[in-house]
Amino acid sequence: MRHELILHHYPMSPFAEKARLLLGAKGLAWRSVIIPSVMPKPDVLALTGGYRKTPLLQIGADVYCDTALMARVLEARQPTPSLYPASAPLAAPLAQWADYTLFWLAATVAMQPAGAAAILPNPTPETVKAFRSDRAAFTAGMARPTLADATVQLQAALAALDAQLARGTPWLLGAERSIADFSVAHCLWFVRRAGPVAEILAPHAALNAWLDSMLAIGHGTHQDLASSEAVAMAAAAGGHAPTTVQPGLGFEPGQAVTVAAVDYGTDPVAGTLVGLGPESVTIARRDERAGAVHVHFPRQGFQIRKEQSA
Ligand SMILES: N[C@@H](CCC(=O)N[C@@H](CS)C(=O)NCC(=O)O)C(=O)O
Repeated sequence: MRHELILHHYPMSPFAEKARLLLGAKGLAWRSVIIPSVMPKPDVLALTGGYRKTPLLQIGADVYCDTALMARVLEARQPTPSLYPASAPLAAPLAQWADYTLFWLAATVAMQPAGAAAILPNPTPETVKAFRSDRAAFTAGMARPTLADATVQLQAALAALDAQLARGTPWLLGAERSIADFSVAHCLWFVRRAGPVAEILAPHAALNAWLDSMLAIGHGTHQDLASSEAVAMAAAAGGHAPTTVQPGLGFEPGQAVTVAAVDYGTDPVAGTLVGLGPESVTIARRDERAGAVHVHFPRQGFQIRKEQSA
């Protein structure tokens, strides 16, 4: 049975906007589960075992963490138009720069007080404070840019992106749209929503025209789903996408491991290794409500550690 695509997300999340645009570009129908933007997130953790970042892609009892992996999953499900065209070999590395570097510049600039007031859905002093303290814990230990650093570094990035597009190609890496376009677009989508702060985009005509084209892709067809129903769908799925542990990558199938992001939101997820390759790692775990779940992560940006078996 081919399970539905379920995106767990919330409206103001930039990485969720990346996933929504990817679904729109691939023309895939999906179910929309709105999750909390701050902890606690009991239904998310039932599915992931600890990973709390937004968004998640659920397909039956398979849970895909991180938009870099989601893009690969959507590509496999609907190969055309490709997110990794042969004409753009730098698409994945440029996307990674955008997701890791440009994102924090954009988020820091957009979430300064004047921007946060436009972005947060209900910006009372209490909700702003709660949001900021949630994100302080989420990014503890990470060297986040200061507003002064982020502003000047974002301006330099915007000028470079604008100059690249002003050479006359419709997409960042040429005639074909690639994953890099999506990773840059979600960052600038967030800045555009930041009220007066969006002015920082104004000098860049080619970049603004390109962003208009990216956002015109839209989100495709989707229907709402309650998160409790999504958890029940995982429990009822009865099977997982096939995975194998490739030899020579340092781990054995069936090993007890933890997998954690290395940048921020580094909560480890514990389970049994059932899949490993150069692009992804998959662990099996059991949850009281979600049942036997396979949680998938990209290999880039994540650390696998061997644990003592229980
Ligand atoms: N590398 C991750 C980054 C995801 C991320 O940082 N998402 C932000 C929202 S845009 C987040 O998780 N914020 C905290 C939360 O939603 O709990 C990806 O590509 O999915």
